[in-house]
Amino acid sequence: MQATPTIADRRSICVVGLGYIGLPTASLLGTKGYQVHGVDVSESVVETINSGGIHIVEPDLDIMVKSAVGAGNLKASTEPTEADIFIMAVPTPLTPGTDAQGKSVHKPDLSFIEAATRAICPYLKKGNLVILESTSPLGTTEEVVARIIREHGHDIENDILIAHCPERVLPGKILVELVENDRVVGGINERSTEEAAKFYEEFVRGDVFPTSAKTAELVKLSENSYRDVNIAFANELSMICDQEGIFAWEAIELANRHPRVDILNPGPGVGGHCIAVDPWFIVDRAPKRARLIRTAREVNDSKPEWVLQRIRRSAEKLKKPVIACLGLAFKADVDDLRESPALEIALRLKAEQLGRVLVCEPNINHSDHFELVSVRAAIEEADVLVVLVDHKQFRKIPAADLSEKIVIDTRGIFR
Ligand code: SAJ
Repeated sequence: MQATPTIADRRSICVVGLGYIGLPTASLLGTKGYQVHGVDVSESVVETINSGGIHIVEPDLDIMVKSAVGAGNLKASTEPTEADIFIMAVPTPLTPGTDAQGKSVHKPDLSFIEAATRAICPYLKKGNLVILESTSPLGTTEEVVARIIREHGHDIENDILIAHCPERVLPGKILVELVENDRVVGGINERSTEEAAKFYEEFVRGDVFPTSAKTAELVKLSENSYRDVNIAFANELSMICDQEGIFAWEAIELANRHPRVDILNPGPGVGGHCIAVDPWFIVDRAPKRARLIRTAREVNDSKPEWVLQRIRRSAEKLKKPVIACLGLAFKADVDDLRESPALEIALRLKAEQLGRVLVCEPNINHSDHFELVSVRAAIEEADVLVVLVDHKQFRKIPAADLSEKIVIDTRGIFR
């Protein structure tokens, strides 16, 4: 009889989805001696990785990928292959829509998880461990992943181990946090939890906490909802401060001198593919109970329009205003424009034709929508400067250079 493999025997890994989570994970595991086969639907992504390059901006990721590919431990392809462990790190976006009453609803789109699970099914064999890392609505691991694997004819009670281990890494610090952060691992049964936990213990320096799949799903959604609610509090305060002529960041800094107060930073809204998205998974599951979580989402989503109103008020006073937006990314020092409130504001400004719109985004080389200019050109040419992202290049601008400009600083970098 064939013995069931133990974690020490599982050395080959198939990572499905080579984006912000999958690629760092695949390359890290490649440098730890695992044989990693990365899968992505994009042929250009596959080509870039196989030539030792990267398609996203993330500190030190280039070195890690080069080293894993160079050692022959990371290969990418558009198709999965047989492996001991399968890790799925694919997007879980939202499908916006309206309910019967016309109220906006945001439904989780699980099509990428479904497609990834279907794609690996033909390659699964007895003793394999399947891990879902994508942030997922409650029930996904059992009701989507495990169900599809079972429907494909696999015995999920005895042959295939299935667990959820939500990614928790912060874009900009991914490679550090992949190793340092604690992990929560929840299997569909005890053996799945145990084996998945042992796998993470091999390369994570943080603690690994075993639990159920559903609890792991909720833990991840709670983390991002917690942050969203706290940012909404800061954003609400900032709008009240503005009305009262108070510099919000000073008030917050002073309030934070209290030993039990830690208010976050206001901004132009909340972006990214996580915090602006995941709380809706809870709202979708518990629409009547999740009142605070929904309101926080609404407060944060209303902030771009509030910023636009301030820009309109300033621009209207000028004849042919030149408006320069500093930053397009969803947060400081990344190139990621997904769900970016800065991008939303810049696009709407352009559409409204209030004046000439210039954009300075040091982390991207090309934009289909905007005239990209340097920091210097933005300062020299603009009548109205709108700070939308606190990139390091903008933090260095001497306040004296802005004395003759109208500055709308949504990140509080200029006092
Ligand atoms: N933001 C503010 N004020 C703040 C902090 C953030 O306006 O004080 C804005 C940012 O500018 C950005 C958005 O919120 O637009 C989100 O940025 P973030 O740095 O808070 O978080 P993400 O989206 O980059 O990463 C989050 C992290 N979650 C938590 O910190 C609880 C990360 O650990 C998760 O792994 C990631 O979501 C994810 O993938 O889910």
